[in-house]
Amino acid sequence: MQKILITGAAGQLGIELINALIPVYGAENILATDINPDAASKFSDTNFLSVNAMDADYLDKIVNEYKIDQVYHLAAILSANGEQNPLATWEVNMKSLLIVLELARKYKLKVFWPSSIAVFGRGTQRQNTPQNPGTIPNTVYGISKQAGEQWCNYYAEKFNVDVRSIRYPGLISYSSPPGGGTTDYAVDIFHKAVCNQNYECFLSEETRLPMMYMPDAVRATLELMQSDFKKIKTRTSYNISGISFTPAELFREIKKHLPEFQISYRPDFRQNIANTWPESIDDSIARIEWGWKPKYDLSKMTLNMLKNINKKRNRQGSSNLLISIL
Ligand code: AKB
Repeated sequence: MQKILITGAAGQLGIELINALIPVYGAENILATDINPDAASKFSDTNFLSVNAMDADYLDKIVNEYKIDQVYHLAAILSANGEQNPLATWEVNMKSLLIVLELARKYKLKVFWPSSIAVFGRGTQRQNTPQNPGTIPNTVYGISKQAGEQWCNYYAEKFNVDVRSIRYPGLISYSSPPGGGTTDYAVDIFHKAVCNQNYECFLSEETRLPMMYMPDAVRATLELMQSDFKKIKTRTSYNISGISFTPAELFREIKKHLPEFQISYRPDFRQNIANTWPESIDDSIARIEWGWKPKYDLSKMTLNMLKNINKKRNRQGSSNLLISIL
């Protein structure tokens, strides 16, 4: 059975990905790691180690000792947080990736590394953004993902490293919080709505961005990693598309279930980031090469999010009569 190492495991994607990896590979074959030692409490089923993904020697030791076959290298600083400290973001995002790629070369590891729609920027066609447009990203996060994609491709071509990657849109999940990105509003809004609070959105009402419900994102990751080696011809990173919507459209969808819910708009620095990102994505290459197809649309995702956040609150004893209809 394959042994799997996950870095940045306590982040938004890590927690849910691990829940999907356990039934496939067995909890005993999964090693979750995160820089935050307190994250251990989130991983009662799997092994957990507190690891700084920039510590090359420690990672080498772990890969060797645990006889790791696959790495999901998720540790990174996202777009909005990254702008608060650009040089540290570059250091974390690039150094850790290069360490993992070197380990992959040395130990013949299979690697998953997430890229992002943040690679797109000035000069990019914003509707139906193609796989390989000209682009000048305007965040250090986007620059690091763009450079990272080139490094992945380089290691694949020069050293036959089996590295695979997806450009995630904004990810929306009810069970794990987002981690300091420009698309975080699309998660925060649900929590406010379910708590009967109004929401002040940090993007303007007509800001259309590509998003994806977490079950689709996790399935895409597993399907890409399980695809036949020969099918994976793109070694930079794949465009994948889920749902494109504006804050106003999401608000109207939530309001169908919670008619009292109100929203106001106060765009901040994240608006400038969003303005350079695509509105929708052309993912035809992922569809052709490994059969990608999303399952969730806006209405299905919204109902599912509201139901599950409500259920969670009920379990915590904070049930909310207003949404007992859900
Ligand atoms: C962010 O907003 O930074 C992330 C992303 C799109 O990569 N959610």
